[in-house]
Amino acid sequence: MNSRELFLNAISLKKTERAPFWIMRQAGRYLPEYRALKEKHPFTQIVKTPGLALEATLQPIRRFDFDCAILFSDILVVSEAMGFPYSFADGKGISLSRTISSASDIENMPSPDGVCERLFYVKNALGLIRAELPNKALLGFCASPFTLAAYMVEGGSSNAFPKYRAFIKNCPKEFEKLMDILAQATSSYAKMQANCGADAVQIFDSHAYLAPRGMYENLSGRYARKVAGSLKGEAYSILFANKMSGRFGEIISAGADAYSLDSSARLSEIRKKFGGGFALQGNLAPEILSAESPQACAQKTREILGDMAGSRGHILNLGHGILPDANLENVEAFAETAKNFKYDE
Ligand code: 1CP
Repeated sequence: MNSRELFLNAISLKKTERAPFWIMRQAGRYLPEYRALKEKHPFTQIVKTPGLALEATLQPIRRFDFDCAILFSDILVVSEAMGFPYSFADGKGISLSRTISSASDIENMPSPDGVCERLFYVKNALGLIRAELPNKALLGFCASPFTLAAYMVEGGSSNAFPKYRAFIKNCPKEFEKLMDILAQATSSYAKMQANCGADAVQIFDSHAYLAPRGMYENLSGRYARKVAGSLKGEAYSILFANKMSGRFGEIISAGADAYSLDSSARLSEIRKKFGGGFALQGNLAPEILSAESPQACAQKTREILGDMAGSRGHILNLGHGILPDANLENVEAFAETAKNFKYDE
């Protein structure tokens, strides 16, 4: 069984001989070959040039033979396609050249109908990746409308998103209007990725924790549900709701096919408490790949695999993106352990 079949079986809760695995490098510059590519091309140029995006996508696959390849791009391409361009400065995070602060900023946004045309470079990149990796699972991704709005209102990276929290509280009508538009834009973008060969689309709700306890469904979950719903029958959906493992009962309102969990959760306990109706992805702590020995990384990886060995629908991953100082031997130990761990032995 090739990696793509393995992933498709795992996410659709069929029996598999082992767990498929991959990692997300968003925060990471851990690969020397990626750093070399970045010496020659700025980040946004890599994202917008299909041949370069292909190269960046292939780098971790070549080195570690992950079962799944994740498109090299960023969640903020959708913000740019909606009239709010972003830039990225090393070590300084993301900043947007315009922000949303009033009803007229929302009214003046371009129609979400044109979002896929404006993201033609993603279409082209996915076409190249799909052709290059027919036997690997291919994952597309997008932000959840709630997380995308956080960047568009705040204007970039932030620890506490004070402007966004005030906007949600003080301008509920505008917030809803904005979320409807972004849900539409994100849904068509996610569907486009499915049409270009993505087997699954991961929806990043990286700032999900900004929704106060008990309010996740109303503020974010119901919009993420639109995105997940738009993929039904076309590709699987995976929701990553950051720092929400302790509020898992709230995030399942999104109706995704799989949920990606941070390292604080014990996957088998989530399975026991919430049932087996969806796949679970995760959840080795990224810090372990930076701080521990390869033997300790292998051991901790085995513990997670063993914890889920009696249950269908596990995709092995980190609890969040890999850190820039991750040790390559540790990533190798993670990958080798995953490949060699068979459920039935
Ligand atoms: O080269 C660099 O140093 C840039 C680092 C980087 C990378 C490699 C950024 C800037 N984006 C990316 C690519 C990226 N972003 C991927 C590609 C897949 C892969 O190669 O593994 C993905 C899936 C993302 C998703 C993304 N971008 C998220 C969601 C994931 C998460 O961590 O919760 C978020 C929040 C972003 C915004 C973003 N892009 C980059 C940074 C540093 C940030 C965070 C901004 C912030 O809030 O501070």
